[in-house]
Amino acid sequence: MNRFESWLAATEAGVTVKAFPQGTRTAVDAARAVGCDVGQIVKSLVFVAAGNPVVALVSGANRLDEPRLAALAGEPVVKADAETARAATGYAIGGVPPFGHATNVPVYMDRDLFGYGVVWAAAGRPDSVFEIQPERIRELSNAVVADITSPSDRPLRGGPAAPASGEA
Ligand code: 5CA
Repeated sequence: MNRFESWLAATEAGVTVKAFPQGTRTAVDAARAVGCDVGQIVKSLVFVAAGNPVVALVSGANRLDEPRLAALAGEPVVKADAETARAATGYAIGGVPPFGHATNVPVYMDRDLFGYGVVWAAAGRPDSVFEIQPERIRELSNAVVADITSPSDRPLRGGPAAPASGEA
């Protein structure tokens, strides 16, 4: 049992971890393994804001917008290096789960994840994920839900105006 599975057991989270021999190291790998939309994969990205690690949970279909995360964190953010990510969360990049971290790191969560009934997140290893409702992630990670992704990830509401009648 790895650190994350121990955490799940201690928390009685009611979550079942699934291992995929083909690997789930990236969002695309995980979506392919699970057979779900890439948007349903939760990326757990570690950043450092003025020396303090933070975790951003981002839909696999989206890109994190650093200025937006910085505005929430109150400090400029830079991507954590591999060692910092491991020290802060207890897990290696490619397997960082959305909660059950080694330190009490603030978590911010991409609002778009709530567009899915269930999502899949890393379970502490680069070949294991688990299925969960977005609201359970929010509860278990104590996440702040926000728009933290690139504005280009937002679908345009309404779309382009229809041409006026009579127009060629
Ligand atoms: N297991 C998958 C799906 S749940 C997963 O963990 N995906 S992830 O997106 O959360 O983790 C990979 C992310 O780690 C990459 O998108 C990238 O942002 C980051 N990353 C990869 N390599 C490095 C590195 N050398 N230093 C810092 N961050 C990295």
